[in-house]
Amino acid sequence: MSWLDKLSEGLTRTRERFNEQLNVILDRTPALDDDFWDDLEETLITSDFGAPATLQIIDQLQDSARRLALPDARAVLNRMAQTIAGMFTQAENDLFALPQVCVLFVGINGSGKTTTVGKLAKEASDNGRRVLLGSADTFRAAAIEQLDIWAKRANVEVVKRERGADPASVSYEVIERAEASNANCILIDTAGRLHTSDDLMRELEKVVAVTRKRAIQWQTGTKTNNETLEVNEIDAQTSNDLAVKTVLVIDATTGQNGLQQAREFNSRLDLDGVIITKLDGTAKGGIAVAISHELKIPVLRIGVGEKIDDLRPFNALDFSTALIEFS
Ligand SMILES: Nc1nc2c(ncn2[C@@H]2O[C@H](COP(=O)(O)OP(=O)(O)OP(=O)(O)O)[C@@H](O)[C@H]2O)c(=O)[nH]1
Ligand SMILES: [Mg+2]
Repeated sequence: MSWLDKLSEGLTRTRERFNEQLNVILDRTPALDDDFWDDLEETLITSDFGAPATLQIIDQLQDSARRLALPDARAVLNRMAQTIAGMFTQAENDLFALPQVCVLFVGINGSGKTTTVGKLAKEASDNGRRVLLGSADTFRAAAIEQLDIWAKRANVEVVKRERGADPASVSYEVIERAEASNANCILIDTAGRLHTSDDLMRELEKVVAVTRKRAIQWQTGTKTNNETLEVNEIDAQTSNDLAVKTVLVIDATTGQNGLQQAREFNSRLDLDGVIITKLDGTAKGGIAVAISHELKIPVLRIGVGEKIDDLRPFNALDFSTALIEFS
């Protein structure tokens, strides 16, 4: 099966629901009247594209209809994939291909973080990267074992500590180990947490800050023996230059709640990207558009299944084209 077929298969439920509604619109009338535009707007909203992206899509399609004197509804819908693709914030480069990168994976419980780290470990290792995994989810003993299993599957090393250890100090050790082993693709799993929990979000800010601090020490060769780093020691300006990135993992089945999660995580961590998982099990794939458009963050990968090769690179036009298939 080709890559595009697999993408299309993963998006089946979203496409079916979306196109059912598009077909109702087309069956009603081919005319480009007010009802057509209202119905199209409603369809986009109920397909989880979010209000800002929906309004912009409608606006651009109306503009094209006028400029190009499009004859009917079908001609407008034929342009829609391209218009939807334009709503995504594009990645400047593939984060996981940066020469030296450390990515922290964050998100709510069960969103697919550990699975995604495992899949990416395999992908990066297949691409010849020197991969090191870190288990900063010290909340559940099973989480450490779960990452261990993925590390074995991908044949990469993993740094782990006992349950209950401070996640920030685990991340510190991960960078320490990366420096010693000269790893160039470091993937750190973190514990799931509710975006509404201030304490847990603060803990995450500390994990990121300590990781950045230790990464600066590595880069500048200024390592001290002081492991107990205070968050307020971090120089935000220098850390901006470092390839320590934060990526949110969102479960697509959560729909609009996913958008709210993304807003909260982004306001605390200034996210570098998002990975949308479980697109295979939901009709709410439109959420990818809403999150990327509203928060101006790129979609880096999409998850379309539980297996190790069920993570796909994201391409806005391929994704948008796979969403649309009206008859
Ligand atoms: N169908 C499907 N299932 C997925 C996908 N990604 C992850 N899962 C499943 O979702 C469940 C949760 O995945 P985990 O990786 O453990 O999620 P997590 O975010 O690490 O969870 P916590 O550590 O408890 O916060 C598992 O059963 C995974 O197999 C996907 O793209 N598609
Ligand atoms: Mg996990």
